[in-house]
Amino acid sequence: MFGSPGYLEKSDPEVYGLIAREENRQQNVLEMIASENHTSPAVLAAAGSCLTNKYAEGLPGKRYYGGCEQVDQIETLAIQRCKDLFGCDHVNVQPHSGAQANMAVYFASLQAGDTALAMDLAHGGHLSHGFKINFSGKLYNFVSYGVKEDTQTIDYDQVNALAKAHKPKLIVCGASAYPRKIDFDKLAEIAHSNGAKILADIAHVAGLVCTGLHPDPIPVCDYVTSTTHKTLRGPRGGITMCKDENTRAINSAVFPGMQGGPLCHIVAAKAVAFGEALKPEFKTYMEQVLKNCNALAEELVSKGFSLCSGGSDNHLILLDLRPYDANLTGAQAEDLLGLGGIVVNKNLLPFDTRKAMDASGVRIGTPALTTRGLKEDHMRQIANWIDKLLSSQGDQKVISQVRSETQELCQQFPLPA
Ligand code: DSN
Repeated sequence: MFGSPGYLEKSDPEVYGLIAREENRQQNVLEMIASENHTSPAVLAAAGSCLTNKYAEGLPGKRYYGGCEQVDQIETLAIQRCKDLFGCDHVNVQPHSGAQANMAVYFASLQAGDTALAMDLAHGGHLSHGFKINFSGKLYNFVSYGVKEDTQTIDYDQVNALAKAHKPKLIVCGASAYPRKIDFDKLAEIAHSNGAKILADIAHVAGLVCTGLHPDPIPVCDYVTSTTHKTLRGPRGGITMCKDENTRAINSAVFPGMQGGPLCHIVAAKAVAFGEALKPEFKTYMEQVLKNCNALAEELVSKGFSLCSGGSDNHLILLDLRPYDANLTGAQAEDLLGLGGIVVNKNLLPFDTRKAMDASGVRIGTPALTTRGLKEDHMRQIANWIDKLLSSQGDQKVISQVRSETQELCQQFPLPA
């Protein structure tokens, strides 16, 4: 019924072989990229299904193609489950990615050249929040706010001052590398008192938001976007949620404004993931993600590492490498950890003097390893390995020793199957 790996192996051994190697890689490394996760086999089955064959431009009941009986029901189910999960008035489940979920909001609320405020990429924001060579930065006049130099937490006074000075039509909040809770109430108050609409991009913390473990932007923000593949643990994709009054504008921004047919297989996989996230086990999972992140943070600090903002309230930490080893760049740290079987990404720190491809920080997250069943003691062990690898100066004996230990842990905790 669904896509068959056995068939692919015979018909295209080259692609099959590469996918098999990737599966093997995922099985044998400790995946700590904060934006990645391991989906359930049910999500994978839906994403690999015959629905990829179907065109369904439009919305359930209002399509431009025949034969949409099943995909209409699937999309309706995805919409209802997403509403149940987040308690939003309206959701469009068709955006192909988080960036496109944001694009839908910009198309619905801004004209080219309009001013918007968003968090600086170097302070934890996202490319689609107005980075100058991204479509958002090219089409609109984005002004950036950031974090305070002393606390490395969002400078809400600066947001307010910039809103007064620049009179933006839209304030964007949410981040891809920010370890602290975001005060959506305060930001919505700043936006609305300055005549702006507000978009919360919760791509990273969506799983925490829908389980009540992070402040909720839905009641106070005009628009809320997310990806579905990070803490939500669904397929790669996006969603755009909004208040009732913005429904038409968002729907027409998605189609025909920026996309053609939805990815019906991915919409089905989103429905499956929302169904999983509605179960009580998902809250237990998200609580463990937080406990794991805390344990990792505490152990790293006890080993002399410095964390951006001093710690974490969510699923990720930003390691500031400078006090640990002034000569070690984020890029070198990413490589060393990778050799030891710990996969992370280099990351700029606020006020970083290095370039993005070097960076002075490393972003580390716990969602994927928590899916595999790792707990606090494992995080402390991982902190120990991080310390060994980053102080190894590339010593092959140290790296090989750590690699065999990480491999052993991976074997004990297989991917979801
Ligand atoms: N969402 C980004 C990340 O956090 O990795 C990539 O766009």
